[in-house]
Amino acid sequence: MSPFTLTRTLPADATAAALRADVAEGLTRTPKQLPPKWFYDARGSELFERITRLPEYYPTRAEREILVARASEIAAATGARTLVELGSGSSEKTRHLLRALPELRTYVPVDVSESALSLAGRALLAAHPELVVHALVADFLAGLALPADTPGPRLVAFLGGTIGNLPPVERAGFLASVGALLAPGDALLLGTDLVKDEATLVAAYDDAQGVTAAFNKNVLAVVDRELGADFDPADFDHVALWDAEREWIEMRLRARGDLTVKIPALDLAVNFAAGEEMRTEISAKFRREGVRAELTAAGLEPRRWWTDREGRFALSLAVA
Ligand code: AVJ
Repeated sequence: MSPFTLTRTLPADATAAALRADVAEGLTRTPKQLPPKWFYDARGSELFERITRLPEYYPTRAEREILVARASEIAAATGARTLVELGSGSSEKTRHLLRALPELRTYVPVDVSESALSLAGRALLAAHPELVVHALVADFLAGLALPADTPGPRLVAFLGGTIGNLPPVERAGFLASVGALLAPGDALLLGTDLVKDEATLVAAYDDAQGVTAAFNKNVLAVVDRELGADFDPADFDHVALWDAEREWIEMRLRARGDLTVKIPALDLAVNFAAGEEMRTEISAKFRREGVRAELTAAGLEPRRWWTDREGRFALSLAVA
């Protein structure tokens, strides 16, 4: 068997159908919205990698600091033989875990971006030829089944704070499905960005170089390419705001004038009024007690909580 296999859990046309459904639904409701998973085509994934290196975007560095400092504690607490990484992207952070997990046999990166998965999977194999890598192209937020041959104990890692893309009700459902996936002895390693001052949070999602703005507008290019739409990214402004009540960052695209966008694949014309805002992402920020409560509600037992030295980001370890 090849040490690298890539499996699409959904047929390619299911992805296309999901995009059509999300666009049809999201652009005909009020307020308009598009789900953040459609940011990540090859260009969007590349823009996100650039975001992680921006001076304003602290979460990636803060999480890396924790991973480097705690990798051996994580390894000792889990003894994992299989690492399942949800939203693995470039798998950059994974390297720290892989180095620390001596028992690890199998790595299962799961992502919506096939291009990111095959690049990252092959690079990791070059560094760890002893691993078996089963890459899964999947929308893990819609439910997840693991491939056969994932020996326990398993560690499911959901890093980067991506859990914050889910609104609370969906988050609870997702965490419950992860809880149900885990057998006794398995564990979840969860990365959560933490509530902090508004200026720091907003700057992280509205950087001076405009990389986040380009990332946000990239979703329009995806809809143009996949559905034949005629969105012009220049017709929209990038907006990032902090919702203090719900404790999340919201990204939006604001129409610079009255305009009509045609979406031939959906036989749809969509009107935007000048100043109208379409939501493209929420990125929830967390507190320790909230994370503990959500893990417990999902049937998981929180065991460890680590933050970076500045207390900006947290990693939680919970067991089934
Ligand atoms: C990949 C979902 C963790 O919410 O911070 C970065 C995505 N959006 N800048 C985040 C993102 C704007 C990121 N996650």
